[in-house]
Formats: sequence, C-alpha cells, structure tokens
Amino acid sequence: MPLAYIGLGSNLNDPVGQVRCALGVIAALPESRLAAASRLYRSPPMGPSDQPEYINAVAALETALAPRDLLHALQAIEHDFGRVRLRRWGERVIDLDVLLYDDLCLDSPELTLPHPGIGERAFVLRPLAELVPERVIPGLGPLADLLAARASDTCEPLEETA
Ligand code: PH2
Ligand code: MG
Ligand code: MG
Repeated sequence: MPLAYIGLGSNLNDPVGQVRCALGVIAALPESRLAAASRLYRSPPMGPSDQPEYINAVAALETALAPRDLLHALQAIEHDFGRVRLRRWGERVIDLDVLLYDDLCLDSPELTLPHPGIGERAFVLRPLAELVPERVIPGLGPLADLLAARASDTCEPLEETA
C-alpha cells in the first residue's frame, strides 16, 4: 500500500486534544492503517503573530485511498471538527495537510505534492524527522539537510505527563 505522511496542526480550543482526537479519526479512515504518529510539538505561529502557539504532529498512514480521495477525506474531518477559515495562516481548530504520498510529485489546482512549504517549516520537518530521519523529499533533498537549515527555529516536543 502507498505510504502517506499527514501534517496535523491546531491552535484553538484545546489544541492538544484536537490533535490527539484527529489522530484517532485518521486511524479509522477506510482502506487505511495508521503506521506511526510522532510526538506532539509546540511552536510559535508562522504568519500573524497575534494568535496562540501551535501544536503540530505528523502521522504516517498506509492507505489505498488515491491522493485526491485522501485529501477529500481529510477535508471532511476538518469540516467535522468545525474548522472555519478566518484569515490566511491564521488560527484554526485543525489543519490536516497531505505532506507526502510515497515519492509522488503532483501539481494540480487541488493538491500539490510534496506539500508546498514543507522544506521551510520546522514544525513539519521536526516531527517528520522523528518518524523517518533518512527520508529524502522529492525535489528538495534529504530531510536532515532541510532540518539543519532550520535548526534555530523553535519547535519542541511536549513533555508528556503520565
Ligand atoms: N499553520 C498555519 C499557520 N501557522 N504555525 C505553526 N507553528 N504551525 C502550524 O501548523 C501553522 C502555523 C496554517 O496552516
Ligand atoms: Mg498547513
Ligand atoms: Mg491545510
């Protein structure tokens, strides 16, 4: 089965709970199996600075869903979580992005793969590197190199309490 990586982000209404809950819903997607999930990370907002910090994570999903079907399934989850679009790069209850789908490169109006911006965002690169440190990002190069270039960006794992 193809292996997709999904980026999760939230900074509204109990972001930790939103991301954990979304991981559970993703794990229940049809024709799919949650292969792995990163820890949860906190990072300052990219974009408008007058919004709360974000909680981010990355999930690895084995899926027989085609890329567009996976995108639509994730959009349906965002909708179910009550996501409303307030402003570009602004606050949201949940954001689910298809980051990678095997090594597929795609540039369609609906979906671009790898996800644009993946190479510059520590809050994507760091949790992804927790799962697949040796991964090469099609068109961009080794994940480790991209991460090294972002070494000074704040993105820390949450301290888990038992
Ligand atoms: N998502 C955004 C805008 N800004 N900042 C961080 N740290 N993490 C995000 O996931 C994020 C963001 C819109 O998708
Ligand atoms: Mg996003
Ligand atoms: Mg998105």
